[in-house]
Amino acid sequence: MNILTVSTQSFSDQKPGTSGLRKAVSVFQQLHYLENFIQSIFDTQDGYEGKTLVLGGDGRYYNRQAIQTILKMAAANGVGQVLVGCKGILSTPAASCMIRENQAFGGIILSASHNPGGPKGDFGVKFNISNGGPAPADVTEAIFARSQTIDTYKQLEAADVNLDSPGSFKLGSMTVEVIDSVKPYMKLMESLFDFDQIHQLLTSGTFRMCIDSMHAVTGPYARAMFEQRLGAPAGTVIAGEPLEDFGGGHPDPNLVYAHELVEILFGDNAPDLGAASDGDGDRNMILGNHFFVNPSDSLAIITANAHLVPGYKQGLAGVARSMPTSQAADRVAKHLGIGCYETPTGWKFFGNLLDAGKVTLCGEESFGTGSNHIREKDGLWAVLFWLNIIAARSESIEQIATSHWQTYGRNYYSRRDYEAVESDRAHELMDRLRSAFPEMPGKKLGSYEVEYSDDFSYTDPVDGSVAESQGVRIGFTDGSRIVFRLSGTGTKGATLRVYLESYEPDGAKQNLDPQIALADLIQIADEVAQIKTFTGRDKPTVIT
Ligand code: VG1
Ligand code: CO
Repeated sequence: MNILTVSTQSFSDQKPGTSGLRKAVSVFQQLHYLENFIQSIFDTQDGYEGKTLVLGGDGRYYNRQAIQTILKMAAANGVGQVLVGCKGILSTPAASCMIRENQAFGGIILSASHNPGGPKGDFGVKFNISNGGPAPADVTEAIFARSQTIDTYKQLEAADVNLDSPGSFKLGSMTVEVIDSVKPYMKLMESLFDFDQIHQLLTSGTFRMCIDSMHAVTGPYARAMFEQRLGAPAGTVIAGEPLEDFGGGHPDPNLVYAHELVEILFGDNAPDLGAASDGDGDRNMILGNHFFVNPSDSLAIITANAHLVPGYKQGLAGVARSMPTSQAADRVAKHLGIGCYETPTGWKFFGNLLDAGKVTLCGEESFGTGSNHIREKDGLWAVLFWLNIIAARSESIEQIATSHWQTYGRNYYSRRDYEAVESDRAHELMDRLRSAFPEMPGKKLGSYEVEYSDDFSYTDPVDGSVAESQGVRIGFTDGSRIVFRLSGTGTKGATLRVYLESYEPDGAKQNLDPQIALADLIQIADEVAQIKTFTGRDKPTVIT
């Protein structure tokens, strides 16, 4: 088999965002576009020759073609072995698990996560390093820099590999192992949770659940886990068949895009637990019967109840949350006397803390939670964690959440997204906020007084690396906060995210709708940032 060296020209737009390189499918379909980025990954890694690479994706349109291309490029670049998900299916957490178990030098995950799929949707490439986690900024910057000067890439001339069933193949001197990634993932979950207790709960006849896989990657994992292994009835998993266009939906597990699940959990005869996953399976939304669990609260509740779960009952080293995530987990950490860290948005910032043993649990307000079992957020892991807590406490989700607030107080929280707004105007909005910093402290906004305003900057406590401009914060003297950020995952214009938080210690005042509890802060955010003027929108696209 011939190794071809193909001449190419660089593309100026291959800078990865919050989580990998995401573009419209049509951009990835340009001649050499995917190849350039993949070769840039190989060119910037050391010593991978002869070693193992993990490869797969969330099943979206272009996944299979991209896998065939990458396999031939890996063979031409001297990779020893590629472990590839059967049918191309590999969730992000399963990829992280396989990288770690097989001492792979890294993994390539083909996903644009929550962005819509199909020929007119988005595609994406994430590169994970040998710890199983997303490549940190220095690695993605090196890949981008290489992509700007690239003029050739290598590819093996070979026929496509059959990905339809498990098997072993040779591509030149490289081995391709097509594997069912559900198995290693299930084994890892069995080592962390009390499967017998969860099995009893799910077969007791008194507890029902509904898992919405949103026609994305978690379907096969969820069916094997909940319906086959844990005894839940067939039909527990809905939208369980991965589809190239996610059935036309938007695989983002929130109250707007997972509306089918929301209707079931807020309808008549609702089940006791509902959960939805995103495109690549690393995020989760947890619902109770007529009850929404805010993801920031989910992290805090998981932290407070970790002693009930076998894999965590030895105690937690610490907990980390992204800056815009509410401070609910901080209160639990203080109570437990464990470390608490605040990082920028994106899972890559948790990797060092986990590797250094400083934290056990991590979470983001964007429906992401995870632990040191892998180096990614993990949607089904979070569902199992909740099931284990419910089984151990014999309480409903609502009871668990409200008693948590009684103990720790409630951090009212909401995120408001303005999607696909005009990019220049969104940047103008942010610049205006930044230029107002000097006059902010001491200023009265409604009944609130500004304590500080800044652009969040993070110094990694492990390697000292600095990440600047990670979100504009306005903090008030009573501990309330408003945070403004521009998304780093969108592909159309800019997405403005506005995060609001206040704290209510009084148990008698904890049952308000967060939109009502936060109404004053929402108005202040609108005024101070002139959101309507700059976005041209009357209201957000998504409210969480
Ligand atoms: C969003 C979320 C962030 C998450 C990221 C990747 O980023 O806010 O918390 O880590 O998506 O998640 P942004 O920059 O759009 O706010 V995933 O599940 O897309 O890999
Ligand atoms: Co995701």
